[in-house]
Amino acid sequence: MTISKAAYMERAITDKLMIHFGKTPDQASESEMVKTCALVIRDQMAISEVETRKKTLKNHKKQVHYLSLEFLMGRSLMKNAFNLGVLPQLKEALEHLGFNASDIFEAEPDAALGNGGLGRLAACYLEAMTTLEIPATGYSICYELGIFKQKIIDGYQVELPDNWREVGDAWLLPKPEEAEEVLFGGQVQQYWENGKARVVLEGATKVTAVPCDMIIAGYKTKHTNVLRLWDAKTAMPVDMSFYSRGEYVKAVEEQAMAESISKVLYPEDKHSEGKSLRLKQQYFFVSATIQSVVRKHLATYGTLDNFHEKNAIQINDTHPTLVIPELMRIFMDVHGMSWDKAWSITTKSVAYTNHTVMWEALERWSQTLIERRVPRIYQIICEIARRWQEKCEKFYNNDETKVRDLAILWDGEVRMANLCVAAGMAVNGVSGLHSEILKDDVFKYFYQMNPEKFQNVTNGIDHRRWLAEINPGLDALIQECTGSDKYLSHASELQKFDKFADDKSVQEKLAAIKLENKKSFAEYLYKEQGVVIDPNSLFDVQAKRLHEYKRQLLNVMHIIYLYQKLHDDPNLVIQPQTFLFGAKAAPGYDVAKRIIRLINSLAKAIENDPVCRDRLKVVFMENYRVSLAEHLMPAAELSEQISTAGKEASGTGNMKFMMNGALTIGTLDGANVEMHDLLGDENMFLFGLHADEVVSMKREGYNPQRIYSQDDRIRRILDQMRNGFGDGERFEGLYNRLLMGVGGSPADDFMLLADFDSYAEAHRRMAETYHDKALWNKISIHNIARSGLFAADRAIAQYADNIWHAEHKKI
Ligand code: 26Q
Repeated sequence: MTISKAAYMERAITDKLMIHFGKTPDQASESEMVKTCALVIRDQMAISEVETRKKTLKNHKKQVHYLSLEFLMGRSLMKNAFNLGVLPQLKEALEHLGFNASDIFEAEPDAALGNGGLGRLAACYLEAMTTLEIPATGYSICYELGIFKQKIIDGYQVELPDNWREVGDAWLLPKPEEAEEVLFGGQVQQYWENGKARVVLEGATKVTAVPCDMIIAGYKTKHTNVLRLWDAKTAMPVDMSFYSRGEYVKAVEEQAMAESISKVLYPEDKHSEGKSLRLKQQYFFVSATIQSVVRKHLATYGTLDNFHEKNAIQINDTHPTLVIPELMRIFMDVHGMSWDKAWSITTKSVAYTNHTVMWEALERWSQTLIERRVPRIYQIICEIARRWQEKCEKFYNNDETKVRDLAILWDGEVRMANLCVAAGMAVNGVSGLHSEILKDDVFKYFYQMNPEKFQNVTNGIDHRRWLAEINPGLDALIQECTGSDKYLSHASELQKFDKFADDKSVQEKLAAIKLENKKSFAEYLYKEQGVVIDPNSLFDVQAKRLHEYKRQLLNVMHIIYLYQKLHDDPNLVIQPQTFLFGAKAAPGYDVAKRIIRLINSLAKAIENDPVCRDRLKVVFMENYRVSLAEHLMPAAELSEQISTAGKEASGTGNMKFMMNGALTIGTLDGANVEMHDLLGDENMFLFGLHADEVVSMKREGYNPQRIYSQDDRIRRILDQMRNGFGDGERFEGLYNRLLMGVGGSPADDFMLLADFDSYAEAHRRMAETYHDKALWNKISIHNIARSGLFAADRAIAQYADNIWHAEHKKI
C-alpha cells in the first residue's frame, strides 16, 4: 500500500509533536504546532544541508560569505515548504489534523533581525544564492530581541520588545562545538621569537561566540545554505573564583556584560552616535565569522595561500568593515604571514556594497573608542591608513584637499567607508543612479584612482516569496497566460505576460484578483487593528521606514490639501481613496515620531468629518513588518516612492508593489530610474525635481518661504499643520522645519515645497487614469510583466559573475 504525501507529512507532525511536547494534535496550541511543523521541515533540510556541504568541499568550490548585521527573514514555514515543494501536503496534513493551515502560518512570529531595506535585501539574497546553487553562508548576530514591536497609543509610537526566539528557535541548530572566542580590550605586547616579531594580546576579556545555524532552502534544488547567527556567551559561565570569594554579583555581572552583545538589534537605520555596544557587536560577529571561515579553509586546503581563490567576502554596508583588519590580524599574528602577503590576499577577498550617499549616514568611529575596545585592530587600521595616505599623496601630488577626502583616519575618527573602498576588491552601489553618484561625488577621488573597482548591481527581491507565495491568484493568472510556471525560476519569463495588456478578459481577471486581495487585506486589518476600510476605494500605500528624506510628510501635505478642497466644495466629486501608511521611527528620531503623530491626528480628523465620509480615509498601520507587507503588497494599487531625488539608494519595497500590479507615483530616484526606463512616462506617475536639479537648486539658494508666501494652497496646508486638527496636538515644530530650519539643518532640507505642485499634478493624472479601469489594468499588466528585472536571481547572478567570480546555476 502506498501512503500519500499528505499522510506521510501528517505522521511526521504527530510523531514530532509527541516527542517534543508530549502532546497529541487535539492538545496542541497554535504556537506548538508552528514549532512542530518547523522542526519537521528543518529535519528535511538538515539532511540536504549535510549533502550540500560534502559536495562543496569535495568539488573545492569557491564559497561566498555574506556578512550583514541584519537579516530580516520574516516567517519561514510557508516559505520553506513552498521552496521544498511540500506546501500542498503540509496544508492538507494540518487541515486533516483539525487546524486551519493559514492560522498556523499566521501564528509564526517574524524573525525580524533587521530594520528595513538593507536587512530584507540580505534575506532575499540568501534565498537567491541558494536557488542558484552558490555555496554561500550568511553571517550575523543571533539577537535576542529583533526590531521593536510598534504600538500606537493615543497617536504616539510606543516601542515594545520583540521576543522572537520563543517560537523562532525551532529553526535554529546550535553548534556549540564550533564556537569561537572573541577578545576585547587588553594590551598589545610585541616580542621577538626565533627572529620573528610576535604579537599577543594580554589581559583581554574573552567572549564566546556560539553559532546557531538557520538552514535556507532554495527553489527546486536540493542545495541548501546556512545563515549562521552568533550568540554571545561569557567564556566562563561560572567563574568559581568569584563565587568562592563571595563575589556572586560580580560573576553574574561579567556574564551579563558579555551576553549583552547579542541582546538587541540597534533600531536606528542611519548611523547616529558611535555607541560602544554597537562597536562591540560589529567586532564580535566579524571576528567570530572570520575565525570560522579561516579555520574551515585551513581544514580543507591546509594553506591560506589560495584563500582569495576559494572565498569571497561580501560586506553589506560598512557595518562589517572590521573584517579587513581582522583578516590581516589572523593572517599575520596567528599564521605568521608578512604584511604584504596578508594585504594582497585580504584585498582580493573582500567586496563592499554601499547603501547610502547621505554624508551624515556614513559610519565614523572615534579612534580612542576603537583603540580601547580592540587595540590590535586599531594598530592595524593605523598602518593601513598610513600606507594608503602615502599612496594617495603620490597619486595626487600631495594635493591636500584630495588627500584629506581620501583619508581613512582623520580628525580623531576612523572613516569606515574609506577603509572599505581602499581595501575592497569591488565597490558597488544598489541602483544605476546611486552607483553614478558614488563615482561622481561620494567617492570621486577614489574612482579616479581605481575606476575598475566601481560597479553597479541594482537591487532585487525574492519574487517567489513576493509574488508567487503571497499572491496565489496572480501567480495562477501569470502561469495561465505565460503557459507554465517557468517564471518562478526564470523571472524574465514574466515578459510574456506583457502581450496580454490589451486583452480585455485578462484585464478583468486581474481586476477581480486585485479586488479579492483588497477584501482579504481589509479583513486582515480589521482583525489586527479594528479598522474598517472600503475595498472599493483606491488603496494608496506608503510603507517603509520613517525618514524625512522618504517624505511621508509630502504625502501628508497632499492629503491635507484634498481635505481642504473637499471643505471648500463639499459637492466636489473625487475618487474615494484610502491612504495607508506603515512605518517605524527610530526611537530617538523625534521628528519622525512627530510625523507619525501628525498622520494619526489627520486620520482622526478625517474619520470624524462627515464631509470626508466615503471619500477619504487615512490609516496608520501598526507595526509594519515583513509579514504585514506580505498581506499588503497584493492589495496595493498605488505605491508612493517619493523620496527627494538623489537620496534613496535604491528602494526595494517599490519593486514588491510593482510585481503585485501596483502603479508607482514617484520621483526619479533610486531604482525608480530603472523602473521608468522599463515603463516609460505612460506607465508610471513621475514627478518632481531630478537629482541634479536638487543639487543646483540648493547651490543657488533654495527659498521655501517664498513658495509659502506665493502659493495659497501651500500656505493653507502648512498653517493647518501648525495649528493641528483640534485634538490638542499642534505641529509647530514640523512647520518650523519646513520654513525656518531648526538645529543647524536648513529649512525644508528635503524640498517638499519645491516638489508639491508637481506631486499634486501627478496625483491628478493618477486619479484620472484610475477612472479608466481598462487603462489602469493595462498599465498594471505592464508593471507586472516588466518587473522581472527586479528579481534577486538576476542581481545575485551579477554579483557572482562580476564580483565573486563564483559558479552558479544559469537563469
Ligand atoms: C549604523 C551604525 C550604527 C547603528 C545603525 C546603523 C545602520 C543600520 C541600518 C545604518 C543603516 C542601516 C540600514 C540602511 C538601509 O536599510 N538602507 C537601505 O538599503 C536598501 C537596500 O539596498 C536600499 O534599497 C535603500 O534605498 C536604503 O535606504
